Amino acid sequence: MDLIFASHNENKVKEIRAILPKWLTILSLNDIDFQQEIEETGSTLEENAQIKAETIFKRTGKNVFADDSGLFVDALNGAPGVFSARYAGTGNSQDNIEELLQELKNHSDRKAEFRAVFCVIWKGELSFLSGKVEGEILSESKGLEGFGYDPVFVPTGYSQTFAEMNPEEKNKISHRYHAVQKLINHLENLAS
Ligand code: ITT
Repeated sequence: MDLIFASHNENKVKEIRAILPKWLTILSLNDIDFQQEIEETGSTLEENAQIKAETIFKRTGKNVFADDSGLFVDALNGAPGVFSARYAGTGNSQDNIEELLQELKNHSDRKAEFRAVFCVIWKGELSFLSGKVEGEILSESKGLEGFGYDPVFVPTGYSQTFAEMNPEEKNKISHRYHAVQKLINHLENLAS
């Protein structure tokens, strides 16, 4: 089964491909040569996931899903949240991490969670699926794997950041892993 994944983020593409079963293959926006940036004007992960999925559905008429995700930090009232990709204003991950550590400097509460919301459009019908993982924000970066805020996020029950773990380990517990499991169940139900 083929599904378009409405994303330009090759890190997300790689993670999702590593989690999916063989019967389900995805084509990213780079694979279908859709280079245009999709403006994310929503104020929630759901709204932005819907904007991305609908843009591609309207262009291609094909079955599609989008992932809008972010890091929600308790002491910052949920920031950077929906603005995670552009928290520092530059779109650069290192700058985003520095901004986050600066904002959290005087906070002892380091609790945070990653959330992912998928919007799926299957034969024109919309559905939303989500996943999350709880953890804590360190005061310095550790590790080189992954992307985004992975170097400062330690999932609950673990001692390493996502960026210190093997990608396989992150992919067994991440917010994206949980959303992908729901996507697989959803597609199995639609196909049966
Ligand atoms: P697309 O919209 O093209 O899919 P994007 O990177 O712009 O790519 P989002 O708007 O959903 O995607 O922003 C998600 C941001 O949240 C991402 O750029 C990271 O900063 C952060 N993020 C999400 N999942 C993450 C993860 O697994 N590890 C680290 N950071 C993550």
